[in-house]
Amino acid sequence: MEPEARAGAHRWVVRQIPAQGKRSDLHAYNRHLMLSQRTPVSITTPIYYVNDRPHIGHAYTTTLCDVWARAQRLDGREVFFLTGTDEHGAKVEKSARERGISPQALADENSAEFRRVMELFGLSNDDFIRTTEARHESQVKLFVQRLLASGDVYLGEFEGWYDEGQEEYVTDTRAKELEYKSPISGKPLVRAKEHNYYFKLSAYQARLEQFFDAHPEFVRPAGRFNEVRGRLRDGLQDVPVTRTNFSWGIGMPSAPEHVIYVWIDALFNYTTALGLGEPNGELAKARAKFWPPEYHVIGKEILWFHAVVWPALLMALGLPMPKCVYAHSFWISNGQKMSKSLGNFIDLETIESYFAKYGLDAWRWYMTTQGPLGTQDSDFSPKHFHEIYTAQLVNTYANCASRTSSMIEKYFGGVMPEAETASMPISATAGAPTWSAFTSDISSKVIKHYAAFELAEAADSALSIIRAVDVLINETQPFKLAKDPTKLPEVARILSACAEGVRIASVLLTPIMPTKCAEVLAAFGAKTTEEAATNGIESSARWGGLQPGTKILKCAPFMRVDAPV
Ligand code: ME8
Repeated sequence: MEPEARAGAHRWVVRQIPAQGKRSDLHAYNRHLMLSQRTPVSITTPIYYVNDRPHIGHAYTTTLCDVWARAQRLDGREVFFLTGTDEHGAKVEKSARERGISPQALADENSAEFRRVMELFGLSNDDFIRTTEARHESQVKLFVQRLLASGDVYLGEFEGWYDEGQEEYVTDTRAKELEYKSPISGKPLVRAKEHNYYFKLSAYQARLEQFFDAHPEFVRPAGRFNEVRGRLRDGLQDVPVTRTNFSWGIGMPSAPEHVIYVWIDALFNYTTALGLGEPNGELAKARAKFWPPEYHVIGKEILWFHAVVWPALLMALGLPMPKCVYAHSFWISNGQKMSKSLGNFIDLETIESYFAKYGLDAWRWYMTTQGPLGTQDSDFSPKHFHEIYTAQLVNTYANCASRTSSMIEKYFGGVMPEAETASMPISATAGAPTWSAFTSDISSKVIKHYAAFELAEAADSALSIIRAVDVLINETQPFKLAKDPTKLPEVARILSACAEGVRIASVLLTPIMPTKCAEVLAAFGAKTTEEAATNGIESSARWGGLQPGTKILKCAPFMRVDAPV
C-alpha cells in the first residue's frame, strides 16, 4: 500500500505488484512507486490584460513559471502550468471604442498575440485561459452565487477613494499616505460613490491575520510578506464585486445590470481552469488534484488582490489556500520605470532582436538569473546582457563543453574512455570532495532551489559543476599530459570526469535552457530529458551515467557575438 497525499488528506490505495522474477518490471515498478508518491503540483502566472501588447514583464513572469514547471516535470512530477488573458473591464471597453472595434474583437486579437508569444518563447503552459470563454464565465457566476447564498456578497452602497488606472478602491488611510495620488500612474485618486454588490472582506480580518501569522511563507519574498502584514493592521474594508459604470464583463446572476468587477472575475481564473466551480464536472475530475497551487507568481503591483482579497474569497468558498504568492519586482529600463511616453519599453520586437542575436535560451538564462525575483527592481541593459552572455554562457558553459568534447575527440577518437572517476577528488585542494559526492550534493541543492522558486540559485549551483570542471582542466592540463603516451590513462580519467560533469550540469540546467542543454546532452551521448522525467532528476544526475564507449560529438552551444554598440 502507498500513501497518496494531497491537500493534507492521506488515502491508502492498493496497487498490484508485478510477478516476481522479472527484474526490469520490478525496477520500473519501484520507480513508478517512487514517482507516484510525488503529489501533482501547479503554478500560475497572472492573466494579462488584453488592452496592452506583450512586453518583457509578461515574458518574464511566464518564463519564470515555465522554468519551475519544467524543473518539476523533469523531476517526475505531474504539473499543471496555467497562464492566460484577462479580457473584461472598462479599460478594454475604452481601448476597443477608441479603435472602433468591439471589445470581443479587441480581446480576440490581443489574446491571440499573447498566445503567439507563448509559442515564440517555447513556453510549456498546460492551459491558456481566457476570461471571455464560456467555461470561465459560467463558473464565475456559480462562485458568485455561492457567495451570495452564504451572505459573503451583499448589495450595498459605497463611497471611497478610487484609482481609475488600477480600477481599484484604496482605503482612507492608504489614500492619505499616498497623498491622494495613484502609486502606479501618479494621477489623482477620485472620490467615487456606487451602488454595488460587495464582498465582506472586513469579516475575514481576524482569519487572515491568523493565517498570515501561521504561514510566514505564504507571501514571498519576506519583504513583501511584511508589507502586506503591515497593511492588514490598517483594517479591511469590504470590496465591490460588481460595477455599473461599464458593461463589458460577466453579468451578475439575477441582476445583469451589475457587471462582475474585473478583478473578481480575473482572480477566479485560477479555479475555473481547474473546473472547481462545478466540483462534479468532468474538468474538476481531471484537474481538481492540482488545487491548491504551489505558486501564484505575480508582479509586486497586484500583491494586495492576490494576498488578501483572493485568500478571503477562498476562505468564504471553503477552498484550500494557495501555498505561496510570489511577488517579484519590476524590470526597469536604463534606470527608469518603463513607460510608453518615455519610449523605453522592452517590447516584443526588442526581445525578438535578442533571440536573433543571442538565441532564446540565452534570453531565458538572463531572465532567470538576473531578473527582479527579490524586492529590488532590475535594470535591463544591453551591455549587461552581453556581459552575462559572454562570461557565463560562452566562456563558462560552452567553453567547458567544447574543450571537453574536442579533447575526447582528439585523444580518444570521440569515444568516452574507460576510467574510474567516482572516487576522484574534484581538485588538488586538501579535503576536496570526490566528484560523485560533489555532484550529488549539488544536484540535491539544485532540485531544492528549483522547488523553492530560488531559480537564480538553482542556475548558479548547477553552473558550479561547470566551474569545477574548468578548475580540473586548468589544474591538470590534460592537453599537456596527452603529449606523453604513458599518461593517457590519467588523461582518460580527467576527461571522463569532465564529460560526466558537463552531462550532469546539462541535466540540471535543462529547465532554464531546454534547447541548448538537449543539444549538449545529445553530443555527450546522454538520453535527454525524457529519461530524467521517467527517473527523476536525482537519478539522471547521478555520477556514472555516462558509459565508457559512448560516442561523444564536438559541441559549442554558445558562440561569441559582437558587443552592442
Ligand atoms: O495586472 N517587470 O495584468 P497586466 C516585471 N490582468 N514584470 C512585469 C512588469 C515589469 N516591468 N510589468 C508587468 C494585470 N509585469 C491583471 C492581472 S491576475 C488575476 C490579473 C508582469 O497585463 C507582472 O507579472 O497588467 C505583473 O503582475 C503582470 O505582468 C501584470 O500584467
